[in-house]
Amino acid sequence: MGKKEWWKEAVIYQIYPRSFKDSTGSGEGDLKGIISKLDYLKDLGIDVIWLSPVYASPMVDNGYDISNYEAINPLFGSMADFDEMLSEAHKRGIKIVMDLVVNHSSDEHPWFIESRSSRDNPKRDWYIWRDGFNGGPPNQLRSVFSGSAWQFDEKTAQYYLHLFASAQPDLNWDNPAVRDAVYRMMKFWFDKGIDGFRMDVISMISKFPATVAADGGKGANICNGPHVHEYLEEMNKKVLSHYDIMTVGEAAGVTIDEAKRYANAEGTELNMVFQFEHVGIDEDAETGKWTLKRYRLRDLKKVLSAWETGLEGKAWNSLFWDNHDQPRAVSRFGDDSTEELRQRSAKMLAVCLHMMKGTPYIYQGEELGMTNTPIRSLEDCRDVEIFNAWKELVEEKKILSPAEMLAAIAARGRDNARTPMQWDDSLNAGFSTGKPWIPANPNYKTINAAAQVKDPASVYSFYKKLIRLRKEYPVIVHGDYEVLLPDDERLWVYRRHYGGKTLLTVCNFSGKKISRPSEAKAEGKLLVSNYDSLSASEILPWEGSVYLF
Ligand code: TEU
Repeated sequence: MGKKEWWKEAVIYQIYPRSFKDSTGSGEGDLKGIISKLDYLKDLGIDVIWLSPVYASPMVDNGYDISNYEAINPLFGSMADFDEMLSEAHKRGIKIVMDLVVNHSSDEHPWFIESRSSRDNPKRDWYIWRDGFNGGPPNQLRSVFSGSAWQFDEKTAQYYLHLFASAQPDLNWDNPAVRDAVYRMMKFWFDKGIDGFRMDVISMISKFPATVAADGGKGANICNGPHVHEYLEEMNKKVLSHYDIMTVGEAAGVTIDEAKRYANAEGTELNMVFQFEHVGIDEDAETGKWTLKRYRLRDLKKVLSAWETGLEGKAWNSLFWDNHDQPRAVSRFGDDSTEELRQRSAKMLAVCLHMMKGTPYIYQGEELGMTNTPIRSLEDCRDVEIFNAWKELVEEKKILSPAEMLAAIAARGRDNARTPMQWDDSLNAGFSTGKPWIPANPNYKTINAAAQVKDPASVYSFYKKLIRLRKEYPVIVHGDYEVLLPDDERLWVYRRHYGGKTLLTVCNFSGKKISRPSEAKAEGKLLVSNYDSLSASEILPWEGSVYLF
């Protein structure tokens, strides 16, 4: 079972501030908008908000490019608004976890402005500068957002490293002064009373020598570098261990073995990590995420089951289907082609995730079963990742035709997750009285919070029930995990065991009825199901049911 800790029992709700609720009519979500919706979140029953970045930022990557870590982006409000939001959340028993984006800063951060000003500036070594190789970049390393990871800077005639957009220069974590500045900034927020950090691409902070060598080589490896655990242990000793907070590291490229270190149960580094294996299973070897390839249930089950059993007793899982970087879960793993199927499959996905072992994360709108948005041209898009990928795959390499790329963007683009939260059926989904920075998904007329909050059969009410069950049955939090029928292509059946009790979860990841195998025999008490009446002999289309015995 492991130690009891509040973040194990919690359900976490991610807010993407720009798209959550606009209180001023600017077309941009803001902190006062969040305050106005705290009662909604309280009613849903969540315990913790993970707030995507609200710091000062030129917004090249929607706030993941920070120009002042201790100031609030005026687009979102003021520090006074932040303090009010924190205290209003705490009044309702809701904790606030902020986003820590310290692999890189914005190129408009004063640190970088100094760093680029001359080769002998004291902050030169706060970022990663290299000479070119044979008249080109130092090596062939690619940015996650397409193109070279090196940007030439005229002024000092050297290149700087950016694993993401060129406006996001990577900080040099090997420099102790950088680490100390980050720790000081973290304390600033903890002393205000925030309840934790989600750490952006924390698995990338330590660079392999070969990755940053000016030798013309491949430079390929960017995750889990040589000093990452040392730096996190240091951060833990100097900062984290002094507060009752939670941490979750975004750990692209993390393996189960690495995660056992990052999120070790002794608590010397972080509490949890986000792994990305399960959202990478439908990628294509050549075009990466830009494909229409559909996942196979067997692969999904294999990956997540391995994480469940792999971390048992050693570390703690975080559970998620989507976030601000992923397409909408119901459109990707479920079926949004009809209203009936959308609701059914959104509820089944919720059952499947919330009954697993780990801390579940809900991405704003997921609790309504919000779907991908129609994307018909690049004009519908706002995301720097999309524009860069288009340039590379369509214009330069010509691997995808414009029509193919558009279809892939519609299926996988991050903007799917970033359309305004659908509050009601009024103009712009009730998100803003002004022109939203990105248009609302037109389906807000039918899919919105106002309609669902009052409907006991809605996706929202279903999430509410799952969250309540977590508080009532310790087996949901603490039970170990056992997968049954691992090779089945349509059913995901698993058991949890704790204190002499067994929890059985039966999920049908298809629109077909399936004759009930003995492993999924209905026994004991039915805790929750997305059907009012079940069949003894068959598992119904997109059924998700949970039994306790
Ligand atoms: O994402 C990091 C990350 O690993 C990305 O590659 C992510 O998988 C990608 O966006 C999917 O297409 C984090 C943030 O969550 C993201 O919003 C930022 O853009 C990125 O870091 C840079 O800060």
